[in-house]
Amino acid sequence: ADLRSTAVQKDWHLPAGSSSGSAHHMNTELFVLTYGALVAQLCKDLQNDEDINKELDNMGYNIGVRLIEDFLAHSDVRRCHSFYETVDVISKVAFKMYLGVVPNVICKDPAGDEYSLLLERNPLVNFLEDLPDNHSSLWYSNLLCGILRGALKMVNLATDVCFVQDRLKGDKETEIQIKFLRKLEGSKLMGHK
Ligand code: MYR
Repeated sequence: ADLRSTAVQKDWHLPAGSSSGSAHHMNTELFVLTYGALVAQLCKDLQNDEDINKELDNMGYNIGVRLIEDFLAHSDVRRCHSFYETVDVISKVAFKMYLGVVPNVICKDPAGDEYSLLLERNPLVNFLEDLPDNHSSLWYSNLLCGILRGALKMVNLATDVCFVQDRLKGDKETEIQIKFLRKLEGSKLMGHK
């Protein structure tokens, strides 16, 4: 169990600014710092930003296909009946649970196959001011796209997930686009009622 959430439940004293579910959450801080080290290492190992973006997406995918079990086990999420509902759950439940933020969901097309998550705050860049030098095409938080794609694959949804804006690059918003491609056939995940 997590010491801080125990402390919160028991109403123990916590340092100012800390609260469970925020980026001050100890696990999140460790994750964010580790993630920074991972991206720095990939910047050393790979030639261009496109390769780094791809690798982050790929690593995220492998995390996502496993994380979905944890997510379904720790949330009370039922099978969604529309793609909007799914994206809404990603924002309000999954992002809240793992990153302590709730992105705004924006509908990008009337058919309801394309949505964007707008992140007012991106905990992954907490200790970062700028993109690393000479990496203007890097989607720094691209791991998230892979995670979402992998997790959604496991609930039989084929999607395209990518960043289309990032404040780190000087864009106005930080925006992840999620496009529904098709429903997949296959075994249902345990615990996904
Ligand atoms: C459904 O469509 O039936 C509900 C499934 C919801 C899938 C939510 C996947 C989220 C996985 C965790 C992402 C963590 C991002 C930080």
